[in-house]
Amino acid sequence: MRTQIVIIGSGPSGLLLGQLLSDAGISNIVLDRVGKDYILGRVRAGVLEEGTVELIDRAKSGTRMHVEGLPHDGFSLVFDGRDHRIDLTGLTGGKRVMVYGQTELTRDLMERRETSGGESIYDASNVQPHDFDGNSPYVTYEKDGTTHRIDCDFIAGCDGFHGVSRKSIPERSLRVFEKVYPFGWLGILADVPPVNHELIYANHPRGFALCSMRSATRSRYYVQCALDQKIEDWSDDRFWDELRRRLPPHHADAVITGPSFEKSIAPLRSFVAEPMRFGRLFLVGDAAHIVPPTGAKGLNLAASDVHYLFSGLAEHYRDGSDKGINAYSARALSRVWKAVRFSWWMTTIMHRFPDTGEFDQRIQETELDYLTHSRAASTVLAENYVGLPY
Ligand code: FAS
Ligand code: PHB
Repeated sequence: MRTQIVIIGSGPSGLLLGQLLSDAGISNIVLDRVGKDYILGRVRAGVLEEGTVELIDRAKSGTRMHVEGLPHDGFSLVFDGRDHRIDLTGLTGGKRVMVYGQTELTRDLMERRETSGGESIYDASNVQPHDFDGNSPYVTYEKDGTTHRIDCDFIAGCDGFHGVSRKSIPERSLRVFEKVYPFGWLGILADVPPVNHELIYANHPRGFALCSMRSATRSRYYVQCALDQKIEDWSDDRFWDELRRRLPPHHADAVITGPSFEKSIAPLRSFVAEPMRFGRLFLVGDAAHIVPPTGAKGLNLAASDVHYLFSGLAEHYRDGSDKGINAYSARALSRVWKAVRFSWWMTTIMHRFPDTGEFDQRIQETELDYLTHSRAASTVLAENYVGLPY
């Protein structure tokens, strides 16, 4: 087999890149080691920046998002029993975010790829990129007892943090930066109306809590938890009780509880691999970087990586120029590091750290006090939350 671009990974970055390439007449094949249902069973992000929405529209995959998605103009920081609304639209000259689950976005992209005839190969095991430091890269994979080979011009490693792409680059050629946080997020999905019409990020002495949603009838909640916590130790009742203890009474009393149908614990880390290109292999999305979900940046960074890589590849095939692909890593990393900073900062001001001393706790409280009483400080928060320009 031969194609112009092999895309490893059928998550949001692989599917979005594949659709933009196909619509531009650039042939590509998407490979994933698992099946569609498994991918759609993973519950992850929920907040999209305007840049991500625009890319989804450009990929002609946004119809359902604009019907079912919830545009949000602000959110609240809650601490010391009080709400402090961050007026995203007022502070950023009209920008907003779209609340729409990554699962639904991935479903929309899969459907668009299917109806537009894009080739995707699922349940492909032992996917391996080869010769990407030369001019004739190829990818092998096993399926139905046969080893297959796809020759290509370039390989896009959209295979997430645990994928094969980054691990195929010689360690001496990569610099990695990592920070692991001493807690995780225990999240649930339940078909109950959200406690508030906008998101609530709560900082409480018992720990962080986030009240989010997927629709007017489906809520997504998280509570910070210790790294040794096990899902089986968290009944729904225990979760609802802990969530309400971390909210002030006017919110706690309004929480509508019900049976969860998804419950998971995600560890929190900041991670960046540099550079995001090695010869004819490009790293995209979580394959190159991970952020704590506090700033709602993970999925949105995958989208901006796709924007930079797609424009470089389109220029290569349209104009014969490699200027865009040669600039990909530097351009993507410049935006990645600003989102890594923001996500780290949001995590440090909203979570309770087990080893925090009295001085650090006072600094956190002062940071929140300054942030919610200074237009300049809340503007910095708002412009990062809605997404910095590409
Ligand atoms: P993905 O990980 O989504 O997709 C990678 C794909 O590659 C997968 O389908 C995988 O099966 C495939 N793959 C992996 N290895 C392979 C191999 N060897 N061969 C072939 N295929 C392979 N972001 C937020 O903004 N908010 C959140 O609340 C949030 N919560 C998260 C919770 C969890 C548990 C995780 C892991 C991430 C979370 N994220 C969140 C970040 C998440 O949304 C990612 O940023 C987003 O999925 C990135 O998309 P991709 O880069 O496409 O990677
Ligand atoms: C979510 O709805 O899953 C969500 C929203 C905002 C975040 C993280 C996760 O910062």
